[in-house]
Amino acid sequence: MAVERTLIILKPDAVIRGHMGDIIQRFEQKSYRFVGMKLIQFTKEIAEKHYREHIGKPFFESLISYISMSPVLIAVVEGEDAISVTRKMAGATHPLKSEPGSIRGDFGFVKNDNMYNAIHASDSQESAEREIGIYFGPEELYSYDDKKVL
Ligand code: FUP
Repeated sequence: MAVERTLIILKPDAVIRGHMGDIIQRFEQKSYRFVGMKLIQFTKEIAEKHYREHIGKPFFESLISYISMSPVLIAVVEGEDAISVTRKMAGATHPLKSEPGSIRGDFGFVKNDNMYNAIHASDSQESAEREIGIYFGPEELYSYDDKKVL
């Protein structure tokens, strides 16, 4: 096990429906630390950078309109095995296939054939480093030892 940093995005459905606090709370309950956090508005350029592996796929245009619907909350979560545990907490991509108890299982939904799955979470060490670098400079990330806070 190792202390890792991973990137999460609380997507427009979570922001608009008022679930940011509920989702943040799950990470705090798990004793994960938020070491960076900001709201940003996605543009086509940012979406193409973030979702570069999906450019040209049939769902890419609807993914861009979904992710640009409102500002999103971008955060860096730190803790033991944070990358794989956060993926597990997020649940399966499709909101009707994700387990109840996972973030997508509890907050995701489908409407008019569009999926709204509440959260993005980096899927590997390499993705986490790349994605954190898209949104945060080193000066925007904070290290704080539990002992100093508690
Ligand atoms: P995940 O790693 O679980 O976020 O899933 P992907 O990287 O495969 O997909 C990123 C986003 O694209 C999903 F959150 C939703 C969207 N997507 C679709 O709309 N349709 C698909 O068939 C696959 C993904």
